[in-house]
Amino acid sequence: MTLTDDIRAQLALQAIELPSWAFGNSGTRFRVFGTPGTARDPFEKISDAAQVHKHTGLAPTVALHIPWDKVPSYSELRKHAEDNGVELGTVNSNTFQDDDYKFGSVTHWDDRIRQKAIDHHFECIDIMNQTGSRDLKIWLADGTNYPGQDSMRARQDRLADSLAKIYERIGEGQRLVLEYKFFEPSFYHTDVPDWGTSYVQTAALGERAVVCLDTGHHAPGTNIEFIVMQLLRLGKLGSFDFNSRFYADDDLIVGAADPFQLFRIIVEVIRGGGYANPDVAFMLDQCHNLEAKIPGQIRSVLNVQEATAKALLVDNEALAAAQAAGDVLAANAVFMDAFNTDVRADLAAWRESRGLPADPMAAYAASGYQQKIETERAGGTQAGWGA
Ligand code: PSV
Ligand code: MN
Ligand code: MN
Repeated sequence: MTLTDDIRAQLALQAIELPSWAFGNSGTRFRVFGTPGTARDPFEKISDAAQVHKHTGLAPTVALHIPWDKVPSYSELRKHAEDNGVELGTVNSNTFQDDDYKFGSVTHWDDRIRQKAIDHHFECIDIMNQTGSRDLKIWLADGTNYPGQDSMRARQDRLADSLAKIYERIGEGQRLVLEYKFFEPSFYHTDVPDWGTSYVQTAALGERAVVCLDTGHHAPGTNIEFIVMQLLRLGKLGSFDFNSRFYADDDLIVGAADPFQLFRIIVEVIRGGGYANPDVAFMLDQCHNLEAKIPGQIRSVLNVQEATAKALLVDNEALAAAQAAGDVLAANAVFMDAFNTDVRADLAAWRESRGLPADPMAAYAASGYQQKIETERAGGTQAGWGA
């Protein structure tokens, strides 16, 4: 099977947002390792992200995380992004690194702390108005460690009330995107642990509230493509945070652990009308601890592109015929044929036809950018997870 003109045209519509935090230092709870040349501030993170877009044509926007990416002038940051050929994207709030939030943020029993968390989201919306961002993405660390520690019911009610206050401030062209995660840092219960809770909470808010599905935020063995199908069916799949997991929320390169799962997810996205649809944002949520950051992100967006090309190859007519005939093996064979097709040479040719390097990894390595930042940024304080 080869990529048809129609598939080639569809590939040109792909856009994957990069997380600014992928370009700062990160690590595990054991150690944050420094990597030579790592960005020292939000401006350098944007410059580095722009390299990914330059070599792949796939990553035109960069998500910010507040307060990690706080700057005195967002119009200056916006201009810097535009000068580098990218745009500022989603604004992520952060209510997980302040002592006040030890027992919760928007779910907290103390009205003062709960209001502080709501005010932080108001600040994020103010920033979105300056950066021109559409989405406010909320991931909450809120939860408890022990049965009886707090009332799960009361927390859910406070969550609904806080989100309603935040949603009221969301502008016409903006969205509130609520991410879920089944555990960590809370180990007994999490206040937004699953797509059902995220769905229930966003459905209560209104049309401009949607769900973010982070591929690393599910228990092992979860059929994530089923969730994708269901959220698309309900019109509530707002965005993806793509990454890979072997065990928990590993935040590794997407497609590294289970390329077949990534393929199955994208098949469902296409089937459900979510591909190249602005309502369903593709984003990466990865932290590169061991590997160099810019090529790490290049590898990730290429993996998403490869899975997309394969998913677009699925022969839907043959699949429908096999399904209607109850021919289980034929249906599965249609699916597997697409997944097992090697699309790498076709994708390299497609890139060249669009003036992009056939091999973006090699092109970045040969560009000299990595050596340049390693020299120029030596001795500075690197931006990092939490910095
Ligand atoms: C924490 O689990 C997390 O990885 C969430 O996935 C967020 O999207 C990300 O951090 C950034 O806040
Ligand atoms: Mn995430
Ligand atoms: Mn995560």
